[in-house]
Amino acid sequence: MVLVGAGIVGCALADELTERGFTDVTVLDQAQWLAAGGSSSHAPGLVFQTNSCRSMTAFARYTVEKYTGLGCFDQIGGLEIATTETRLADLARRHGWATSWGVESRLIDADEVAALHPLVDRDKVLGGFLIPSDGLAKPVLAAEIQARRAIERGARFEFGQKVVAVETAGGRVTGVRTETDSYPADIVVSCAGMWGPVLGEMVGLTIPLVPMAHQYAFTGDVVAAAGGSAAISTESLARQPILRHQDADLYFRSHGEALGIGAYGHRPMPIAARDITGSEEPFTKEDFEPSWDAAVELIPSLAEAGLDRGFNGLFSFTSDGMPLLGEHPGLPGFWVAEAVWITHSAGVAKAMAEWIVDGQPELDLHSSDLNRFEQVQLAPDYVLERSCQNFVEVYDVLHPLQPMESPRPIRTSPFYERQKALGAFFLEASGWERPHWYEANASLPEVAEVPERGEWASRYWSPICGAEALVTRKRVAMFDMTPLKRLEVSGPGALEFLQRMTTNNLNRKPGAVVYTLLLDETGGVRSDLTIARLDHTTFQVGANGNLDLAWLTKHAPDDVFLRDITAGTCCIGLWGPLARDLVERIPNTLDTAKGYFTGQKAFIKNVPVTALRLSYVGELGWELYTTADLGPKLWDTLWEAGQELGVIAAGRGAFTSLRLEKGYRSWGADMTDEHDPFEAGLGFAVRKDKDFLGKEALDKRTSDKKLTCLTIDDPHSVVMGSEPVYHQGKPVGYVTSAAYGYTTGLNIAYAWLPEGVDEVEIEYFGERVKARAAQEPLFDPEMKRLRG
Ligand code: FAD
Ligand code: THG
Repeated sequence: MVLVGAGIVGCALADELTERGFTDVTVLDQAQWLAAGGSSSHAPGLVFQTNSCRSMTAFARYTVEKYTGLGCFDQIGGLEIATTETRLADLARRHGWATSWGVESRLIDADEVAALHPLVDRDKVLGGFLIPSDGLAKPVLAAEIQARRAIERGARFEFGQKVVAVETAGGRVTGVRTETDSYPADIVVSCAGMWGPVLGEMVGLTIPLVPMAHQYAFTGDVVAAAGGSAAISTESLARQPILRHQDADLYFRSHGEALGIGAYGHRPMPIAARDITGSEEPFTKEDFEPSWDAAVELIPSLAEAGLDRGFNGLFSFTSDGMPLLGEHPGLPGFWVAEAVWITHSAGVAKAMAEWIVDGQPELDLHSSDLNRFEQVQLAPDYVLERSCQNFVEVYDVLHPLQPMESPRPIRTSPFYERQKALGAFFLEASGWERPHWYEANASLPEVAEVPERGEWASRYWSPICGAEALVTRKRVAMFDMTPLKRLEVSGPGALEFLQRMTTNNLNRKPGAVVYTLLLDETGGVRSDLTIARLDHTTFQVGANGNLDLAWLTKHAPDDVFLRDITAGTCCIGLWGPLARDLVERIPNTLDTAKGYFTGQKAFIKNVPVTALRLSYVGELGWELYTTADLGPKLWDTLWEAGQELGVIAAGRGAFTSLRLEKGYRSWGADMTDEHDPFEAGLGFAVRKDKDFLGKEALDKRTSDKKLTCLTIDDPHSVVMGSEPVYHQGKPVGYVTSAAYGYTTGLNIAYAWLPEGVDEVEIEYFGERVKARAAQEPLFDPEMKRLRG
């Protein structure tokens, strides 16, 4: 196996692979020494573990633990401070994430901030967030120690070897070529950091990252500048926690008598990967000036200490801020581990080694997976613009629903003009414009029935969402389901293939629709699908995203054809007790008596549709699919026929609330490949009498936790997901999805909790709200609505 790049990621991966007995590892780097050529060479190594994403925090926890054990980590703690009320509230939210993901931390007041970091002007600070296990990694030392361990186990490191080509034969990787040599290998892992796109080009793989400059500067002597203050010496400086001042896009650490200041406040300075000549660019002092002023404002003695020198260091940014991990979808054997911080390096390396050696990482990696992007998200302009925006927002307080503002719109469904005319408020998902609610529904009397909620939960929300949910249960509504990923699986081997890949029985008559699960080799839930058998050899798969397509493609034999039909088709979810009446007002050939979970082809007046009798919102009705050209016609036909029945268009806000009332899980939020179907409450979709991928492992799995339905006592405390859950004062789990149930009047949260836990508290912005486990589903447990 060849690893390209001996930065911290390549070295950590060599260590993790050889530790697992995979000792035939050669690490190549174009530079002359370890961690010398790229970003790792000058990274100051701050490790703040807290992240909104659970797996990112897990990567960081492992990095801290490992580097501490290896003697290349200084656990001096991490301190994030607030100088604004908004930030202060956000620190409480971050404390929640840390607790949810198992990192001990606490919120502290301004006096304690000043005591911990005496250089900080106490009067500028409102409070802080202290993470005692954070600290400083020594990146070059960490690379060296891990490389040495790997070498002791048989790995080779070769320097001055620039990889210029990846060799392939028979659709597989066979090795790499450098300027002078050839290295045969059946597995090549690109750990080339910000040069990733160049390596990707060699194998026709778009690597959606952008190298960008980030300014780092050194001050003069702050110990002297502090004027002999007893609290400040070189020794005390070295013990002070690493400091983040996110309101000014700054972070700080000590270097002897000086401070190092990292700044994200400047303009984005992207550079094309192929144009990189060194790991840093000359310091552009004018870009640093506002950051310097903000630094002096927080730490007054810097005025005296002065600015000594700085540089514009280069490292990778991605469109969503997450790493790029995984295997080339079209070239087995070519792997990628890029856009990884020092903070996550060892954790990522461990996951990659598990993935390559065992076929499956322990952690859920869906949000870092290389294959997570839609094609439109790989356009160079998109990658550049969104990565730059991500740089700008790196320390911003971001609402979980906040969409990127540009480039938009990109993907619009055929109903877009109709939706705009109804005053749709759009959010973005996988590039799609997706209505969240419609202002046209502001005059519904139901709006007045919707309870108020706190400021944070009111963002990207309107009481209209509640009215739309109420009307869906009372009358009938049209939901745009176009963004739902749809695949056509066909060919002589289609049935056998889907039977092997999924847990439920698909060997049913054409016209059957089946809810089923994709498991991985460990029995974890990779996705949940609805599969409609359209004819003997053709299936329509309702999926969750691009990862499903990549997974199925990877496993599909030659006699199975897979096609992503999402963009060429569209879908309206027509749901509510009057859905049948609505259809019957239109000349149609739909057999409206056909039961729940059936599919049929029919005409709704002029529009040929595939109608699937199912509903994620738990109401009578159909998902009506047609080709994109007929979308507006389908919309108009249903809309006109529904006028007398009081049909409305309803958005995602209502949808999420309705699905949680019905207890339907959302893959990626409620369950991932870390969870087995039974603990996720999806055991009903697993057929014991059938063989499928992951079955053997599933039979051996045990579990002591459960995806639990909670109701929150206070109807106004609407939580958003990822909050920690406490039982008898101790954190025991975390919230996955949450929404107020408008039609049940119940405030709902789903959470992973130990089995048997009943009365709990959810921490929300530092406050505890009471919640209790409830029998699910909360709405229509007898399925009267759906089967009606
Ligand atoms: P690199 O260290 O860049 O290694 C990639 C290697 O691949 C290089 O050695 C390069 O020579 C080699 N290579 C590339 N192409 C080829 C080829 N064709 N053939 C052979 N070899 C090749 N992260 C933190 O977590 N905390 C921080 O405080 C922090 N601060 C930072 C401050 C600055 C100023 C900068 C620039 C970055 C900072 N980072 C920080 C980010 C961090 O440095 C990087 O994310 C990390 O070092 C990336 O490691 P890597 O191994 O992927 O890449
Ligand atoms: N529609 C279609 N495909 C999809 C979804 C969808 N694929 C992805 C995602 N959504 C899958 N999630 C669900 C969740 C629940 C149900 C359908 C899709 C559902 N469940 C019934 C239940 O639990 O009562 C299943 C009953 C049964 O197995 O008979 O309806 O929204 N096309």
